[in-house]
Amino acid sequence: MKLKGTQILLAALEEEKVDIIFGYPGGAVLDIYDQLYKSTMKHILVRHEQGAVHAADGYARATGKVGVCLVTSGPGATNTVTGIATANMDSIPLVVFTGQVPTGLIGNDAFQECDITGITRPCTKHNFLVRSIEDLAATIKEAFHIARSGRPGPVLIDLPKNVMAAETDYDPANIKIRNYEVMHKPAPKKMANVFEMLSAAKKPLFMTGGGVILGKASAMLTELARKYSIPVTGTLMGLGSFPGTDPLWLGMLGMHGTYYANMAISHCDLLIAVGVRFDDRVTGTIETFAANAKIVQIDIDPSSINRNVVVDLPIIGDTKSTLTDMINFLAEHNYSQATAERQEWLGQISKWKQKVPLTYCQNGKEIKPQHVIETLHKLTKGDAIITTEVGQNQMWTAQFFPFDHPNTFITSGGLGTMGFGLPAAIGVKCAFPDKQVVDIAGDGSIQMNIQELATAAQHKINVKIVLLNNGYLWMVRQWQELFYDKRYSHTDMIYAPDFVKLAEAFGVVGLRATKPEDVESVLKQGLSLDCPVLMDFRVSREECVYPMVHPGDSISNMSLGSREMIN
Ligand SMILES: Cc1ncc(C[n+]2csc(CCOP(=O)(O)OP(=O)(O)O)c2C)c(N)n1
Repeated sequence: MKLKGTQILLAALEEEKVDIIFGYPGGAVLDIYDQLYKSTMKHILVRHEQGAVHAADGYARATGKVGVCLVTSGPGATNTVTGIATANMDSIPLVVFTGQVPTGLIGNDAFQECDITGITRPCTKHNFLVRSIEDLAATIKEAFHIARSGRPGPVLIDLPKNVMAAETDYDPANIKIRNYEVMHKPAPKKMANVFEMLSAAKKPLFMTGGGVILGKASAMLTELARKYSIPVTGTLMGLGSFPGTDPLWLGMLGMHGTYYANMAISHCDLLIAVGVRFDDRVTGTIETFAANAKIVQIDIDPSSINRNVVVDLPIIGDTKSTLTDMINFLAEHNYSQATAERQEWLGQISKWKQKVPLTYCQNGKEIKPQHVIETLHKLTKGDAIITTEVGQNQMWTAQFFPFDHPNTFITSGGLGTMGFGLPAAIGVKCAFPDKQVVDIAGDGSIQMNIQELATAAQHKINVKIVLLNNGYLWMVRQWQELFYDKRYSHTDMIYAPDFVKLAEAFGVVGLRATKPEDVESVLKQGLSLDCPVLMDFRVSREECVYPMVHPGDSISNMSLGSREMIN
């Protein structure tokens, strides 16, 4: 059957079971939008192309499926770059379609032409410029395969206008793509090595990362840790991969990790790192990181192994197959951990937990941001999907909202993209309309993609925004306070909009809390309303995130704030 390029695109998306596209139209994609008009495919019109990519990214992180967006050429395409780089750093599967000028005009500086495949080459897993209609269907199939297989990532497809207007035969059953196999199963002898190392260890520790969530391996990690009483810490991207309310959970490690997680890393004698890439925010100085431990690293991507931290036992395999093999091998070989030494290790961890718990001082008349997050957790009973912006809001969420389930904490970890949280929440809510979806935001970050409130209002996407409004770019200010002698260079947002009025202007309900005693009632009201709501919490303007490992320092050397803060 002969179809036009635009028809092939939509048919191919249906083949891939795509149920929603986040996008923004323009000249180069007018034909595609005309085809969309005739189709039943759901499309969410965002207000900025960056928002489209973050929304598709949020959708992908919450569902584990490939997120899809569609934008025009030139500025539409360049506006996607931050979103693509964000997804790339966190290994999120996306397919981003960009319009392009007709092939005959490419290289001519045509109107709204830009070399988007050139621009995005370093920040995509792969990208394509489709030069001929004959290549279109196979390219789309290959792009989805690349995006979701192995270590996932964003793939961009550039679609010249004349290619999309051309016609060719389309038969999905006959599309062949290049073979692209990923090694899923680890080498069998590696399990014997793990068994030996675990048997010799007195103080083992799991470190879980985003790869456990992406690899759908949370249940296996949880089973192993609980069965053998192995404590677990995690990276920012790993939060939710092990239940945050389990006594074996130590919280996040690294720069703003808990005291006890960082101490456990520094004292363990075996570290089993699963789906992590040892980011510098996590390790502190490499030389002192887990200096007393043998390290096992499990990752599907061979390029992650030994990249930052040199490990004793690398295991290349997907996290689910590897942890499943580990469960079976340990059971078959009667691995037993019930030693006095293990109890001593868990006892030591309890002492660290008691010595410096995660806490804050709820004094006086000010709303403490941590209190808002804890109250949100209490009211939702943890049954919510949380996105964040970047800064203190992100770190406090990681610290004070225990995530019990994978895919429920949606944050920009690797790139740290301010402006991510609101559009990501929109994408999540499209996937899970019956779930409570909340963006925990800072007043700086929210202004970066505030226009997406209109998207939420237009499509009745009932996201909630918990704005921790401190009037500063506080995380940057925190560094200025600690490392630049309080020279607060350009971090005071001395002029800010009235967020309640702004929300209302966008057609969104705005609520405000200025006193600690208002926090619970405002949250209750906001969460119960069946519409998008922005809740403006006027929080303390003098609160730092602690613990804090100073940059370039060992993670065992933490600044804990004032004595009052650590009780
Ligand atoms: C797009 C972007 N620009 C700049 C930064 C650098 N940055 C990191 S945190 C931060 C301050 C964030 O302020 P706000 O959103 O108000 O959050 P708070 O720290 O006050 O919670 C800045 C500017 C960034 N991460 N992303």
